[in-house]
Amino acid sequence: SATSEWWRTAVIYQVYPRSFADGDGDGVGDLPGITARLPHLAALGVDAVWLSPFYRSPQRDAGYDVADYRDIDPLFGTLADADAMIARAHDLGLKVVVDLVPNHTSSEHAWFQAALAAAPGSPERGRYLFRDGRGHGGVEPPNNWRSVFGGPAWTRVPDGQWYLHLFDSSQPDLDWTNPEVRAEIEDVLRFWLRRGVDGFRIDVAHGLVKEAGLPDWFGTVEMVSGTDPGAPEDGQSPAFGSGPMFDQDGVHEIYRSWRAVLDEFDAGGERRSRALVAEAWVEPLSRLARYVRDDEMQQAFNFSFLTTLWDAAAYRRTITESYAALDAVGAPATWVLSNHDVVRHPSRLGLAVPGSRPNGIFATDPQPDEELGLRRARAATLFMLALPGSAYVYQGEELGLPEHTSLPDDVREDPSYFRTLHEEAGRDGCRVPLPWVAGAPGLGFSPTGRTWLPQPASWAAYAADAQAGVAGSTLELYRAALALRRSLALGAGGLAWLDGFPDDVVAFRTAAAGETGAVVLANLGTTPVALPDGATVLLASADLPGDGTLPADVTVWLEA
Ligand code: TEU
Repeated sequence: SATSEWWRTAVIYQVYPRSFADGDGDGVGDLPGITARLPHLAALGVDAVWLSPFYRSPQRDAGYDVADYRDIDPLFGTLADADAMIARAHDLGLKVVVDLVPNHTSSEHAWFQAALAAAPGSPERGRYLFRDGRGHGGVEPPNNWRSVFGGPAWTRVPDGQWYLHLFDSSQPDLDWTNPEVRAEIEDVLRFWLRRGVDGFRIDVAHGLVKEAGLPDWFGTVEMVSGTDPGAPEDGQSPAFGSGPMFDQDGVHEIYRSWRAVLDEFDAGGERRSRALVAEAWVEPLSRLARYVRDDEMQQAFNFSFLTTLWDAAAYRRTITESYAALDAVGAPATWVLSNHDVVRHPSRLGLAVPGSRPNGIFATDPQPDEELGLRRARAATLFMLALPGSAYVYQGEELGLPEHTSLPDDVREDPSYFRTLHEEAGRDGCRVPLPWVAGAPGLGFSPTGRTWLPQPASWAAYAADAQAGVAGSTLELYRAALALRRSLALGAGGLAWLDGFPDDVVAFRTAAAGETGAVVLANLGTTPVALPDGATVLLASADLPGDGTLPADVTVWLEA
């Protein structure tokens, strides 16, 4: 039934476990810490929570390097803690989505350890992509592919073979043409479905299948994750999701089989209530839409807001193109402003040329304007949350947190930062432990005051307890927006652009069938514009002057 398709309109909150809340005092967030703070998410008004990986891992890529898909890393707790977290979330009416990392394992996974100990050509090596090198003695990598994090995508082992890793050398890629790999990951899906999860976010969903023969690639591409100073002119990074390592037709067959696994669990109860969301950095949107089908995934992150200029025409174009691509396959839009891989949007939007780069900030950039960035972030949030479809909220964005732009090198952990020779800001600055209590050591992140990354001094003002109940705070803006979104059924709406407004205004009406919906006006220009006569303001992203105008960088929801 349509009612079980909760994911069509859901607002899903991303928890990054190491930085959400710490229960045991070691300075790293954990499952008991998350469970204790779930009431914050229920009060916020989101529908679901997605947790980044908490599985057993050496943490070389913050858990996106999984050593055991069926166990919890001791940093984060135990399987019993995971069960308790899932049960508590369900009690509070929140769905639970977990992260699945199927493209690669950790090099400490038992399979990879067995592969290292086994001979070339063995079944153990056949679960990964081991190849002989090129050149005399095989001293050159098997092809010219570059890792997304910089450097060659191949590492040599002592017997002379090389293995493929699209990311860090500690993240060997699995061979998805191997039936054993398929069976294993399907069983992992069942393991977590049996524990009661409502869905999976699929990491690097566009990467599992590589073109047969692993051919060299000479395409031109600009890296999503920054420049790679070591890259030769003809060796290109795969980051934008094209080339022989990404978005191959064969991935779709894998997702159809996973969907069948989900449907096994749905058959007895609410059909189609369990969901898959693709993390696929694929362009254009018509290619992304191929992942969202009745017999494949229910959602695919639309990352286009990460690169949209702060310009009304650019947003109208992005939104129009997104719906055109997704409506064609009957899929909901899945909006994203921030996640654990990109510069937080208040800081991106506070740059001199906001939206000019996918990943935001380079070391050489002038500091973003924090106040302007937050004002624009609040405006962006209000039009995202009014758009039909589903939306993701990254932890801390409901507090208006900016990026930490001045982390010293010696506290950083992001492997991509170190592989790109510090040219870009890296991903640690969006992963700083959350501020919960303004007056407490470590801003209440942990009972001991410890935090695995330092918090900026300015963050006391952003603490959840400093914003709760305070009119006009970013936290109260999110709560009000999510409550209205729900009562007006905005996520289920259809969208109609409105004429008669200046070019700098993004203006639309959204209403579900039989509902009144809302009118949304976002002023992305530099001067105030007149609100329609007699307009009733339901919610505004900043204080309005009261003279019937909408100031620059402000969004309003009006009674329709
Ligand atoms: O990210 C996939 C991906 O392509 C990223 O490298 C992205 O382009 C980059 O982070 C932007 O800076 C996923 C996870 O979200 C990321 O945290 C992991 O590092 C990566 O997969 C490897 O598992």
